[in-house]
Amino acid sequence: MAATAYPVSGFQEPVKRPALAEYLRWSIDHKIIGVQYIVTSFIFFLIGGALALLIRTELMVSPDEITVMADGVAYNSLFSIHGTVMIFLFIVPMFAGFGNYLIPLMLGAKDMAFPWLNAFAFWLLPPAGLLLLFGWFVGPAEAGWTSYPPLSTLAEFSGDGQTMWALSIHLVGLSSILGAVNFIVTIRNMRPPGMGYFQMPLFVWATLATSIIVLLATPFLAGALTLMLFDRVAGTTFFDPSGGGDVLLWQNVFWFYSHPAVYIMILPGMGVLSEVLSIHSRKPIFGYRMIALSSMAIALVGFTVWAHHMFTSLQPELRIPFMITSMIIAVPTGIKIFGWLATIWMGKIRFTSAMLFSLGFLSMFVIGGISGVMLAAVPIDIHMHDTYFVVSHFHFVLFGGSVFAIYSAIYHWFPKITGRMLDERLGRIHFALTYVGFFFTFFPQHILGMRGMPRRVAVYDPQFHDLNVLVSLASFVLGISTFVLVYNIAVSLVRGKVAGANPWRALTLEWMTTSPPPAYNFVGDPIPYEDPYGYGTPASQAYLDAMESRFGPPLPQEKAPETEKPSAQPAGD
Ligand code: HEM
Ligand SMILES: [Cu+2]
Repeated sequence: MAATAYPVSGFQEPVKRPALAEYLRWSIDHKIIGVQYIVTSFIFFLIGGALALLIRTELMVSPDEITVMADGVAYNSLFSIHGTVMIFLFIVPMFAGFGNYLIPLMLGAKDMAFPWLNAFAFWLLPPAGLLLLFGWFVGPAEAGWTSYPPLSTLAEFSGDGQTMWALSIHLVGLSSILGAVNFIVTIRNMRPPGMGYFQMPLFVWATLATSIIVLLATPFLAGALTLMLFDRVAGTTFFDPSGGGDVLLWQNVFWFYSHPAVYIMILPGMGVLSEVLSIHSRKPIFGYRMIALSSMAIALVGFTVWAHHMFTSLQPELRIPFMITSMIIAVPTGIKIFGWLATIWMGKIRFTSAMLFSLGFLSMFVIGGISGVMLAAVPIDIHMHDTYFVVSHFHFVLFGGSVFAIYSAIYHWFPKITGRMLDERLGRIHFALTYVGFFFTFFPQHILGMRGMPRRVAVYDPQFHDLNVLVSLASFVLGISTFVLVYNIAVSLVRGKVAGANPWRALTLEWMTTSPPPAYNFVGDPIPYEDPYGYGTPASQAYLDAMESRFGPPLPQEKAPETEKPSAQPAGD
C-alpha cells in the first residue's frame, strides 16, 4: 500500500483495549503476547519479592539461631528460589515482554516475524514457573540460583525439587532462545523502507544484541542442565570426581552462559534508558553509533570473562587474563554512561516518573559498575568472594539497573499499551520510596561484605546484627514501594488521563499510531522520521505537528501544562 500524505498512518479513532479474556488464552498478536509476558513476569516479581522479605525477616530477627524459618533447608530454598525467580522468571521475560510489545511497533511492522512461535515461547513460562514453585513440596532446590554441584547433584544434599529446578530452567531457556530467533529475524527483515540499521531506535539495537547473546549462550546452559539431569536421574558422574567427573565443569559451563546472561538482563534496560533520557530531555541522543555499537561490543566481550566468577577455584595462571577481560568490559559500559550524561546535559529535562527512574538507574548502576570492577581485581575478589559485597554488587546492577529500567519502561510505555497515563504524583512517591529503600537495603551490604559477612547463611556473627537490622527495615520500605506502583496501575487503568497517541511527543514509530494500537498496529506503511532522536529541529517539529493534526494533541485534557523552562540550549521539542 502506498504511503499517505501524512508522515504516519493509522486509525484516527480511539481503539478499545482488548478484553481481559484475550490475555488469558492463546493469541498470536505480539501486543497481547507482550502484555502476557509483562504481567506474568510481574507476578513472579511479587512472589520473588515476598520471598526476599522472608529472608530479610530471618536475618533481622536473630543473628545466631534460626527462628523465623523452620530450619536451614527452608532458608536455603528461600534464597535459591528467590534468585531463580527474579532472574529467570522476572527480569529476563519482562524484557522479552517489552521487546515483544515494542519491537514491531518501533519498526512500523504489523507483527513479529513468527507470531505462532512467539506465542509458543510465552506459553513455556507458566509451566516453568509452576515446576519451580511446586518443587518446594518434593524436597526443594537448595543450591542457590547458580546450583553448583555437588550440592545440586548428590541425593544427600538435594531433593526432587532440584530436578524440577533444572527442568524449569530448561523451559525458560527454550523460551528465550525461540524469542531471540524471532527478534533477530524481525529486526533483520521487517524494518520499513528508510530505516537502515543506524536509523533504528536504540531499544531495537539493544534487543538485537541481547538476542544474539541469548542465541549463542543459552544452549550452553541447556547443555549444563542436561548433564545435571543425567547426574541426578541416570546415575552418570559428569560432576562427580569419584566417577571421573569434575565439579568445576558445571561452574565453567554455567558461567559461560551466565556471565553473558547478566548482559541479557541489562542491555534491554540500557535500551530503555536511551529512549527515555533523550525523549524526556528533548535532545538528540549523544553518540548514537557508539551507544549502538557498544551493545555489540558488550555482547562480544561478555563471552570472554566468565571465569571471574570462579577466581577462587581457578588455576592461578588463568586469573590474570580473566581479570583483564573483565576490566575491559567496563569500557563499552562507560561509553554508554557518558553518552547518556551528554544527552541530558543542558537538556530541557522533564522530571517525569519515567525520567526519574532512568536517572535513578544512572546513579545506582554506576555504583554497581564500580563494585564490579573492584571484584574483577583478583586480589580484591579473593577477599570478597562469597561475601555480602558480591550480593551488593549484583543488586546494584540488577535492581538499581534492570529493575529501575523496567519501572522507567512501565511509566514510559504504559500510555501506549493501555491508552491511559499513570498518575505522576503516585509515580514520584513510588520513585522516592524505591530509591531510598533500595539504597539502604543494598549499600550497607558492601560494608557487611568487606567486614567478612558470608552470603547464603541464616546464622551469622552477632557483630553484623545492627547493619542487618537497617538493611531489613529498608527492604520493607522497598517492598511497600511496589504496592504504590500496583495501586497506581490499578487506578490508572480505570481512571487515568487519556493518553492520546503520543503523550511525550516522541519521534519513534510506536507513538505514530493510536494508544493502544489497533490490530496490526498501523493502517498503511508508517514513514519513520529520518532520525529517531532528532529533537529540536524545525523538521522534527513539523513531523510531530503533522502527526498531531492526525491523531490530536498529546494529553487532550491538559493541553500544554508542560513545566519545561525555555532555554537557550540545543534542546527542543
Ligand atoms: C562493569 C562491569 C562488571 C564487572 C567488571 C563485573 C564483575 C563481577 C565479578 C568479578 C563478579 C564475581 C564476584 C564473586 O563472586 O566473587 C560479579 C558477580 C556478579 N555480577 Fe557483575 N560485573 C559487572 C557488571 C555486572 C552487570 C551489568 C550485571 C547484571 C546486570 C552483573 C551481575 C552480576 C551477578 C548476578 C553476579 C553474582 C553471581 C553470583 O555469584 O550469584 N554484573 N561481577
Ligand atoms: Cu560475570
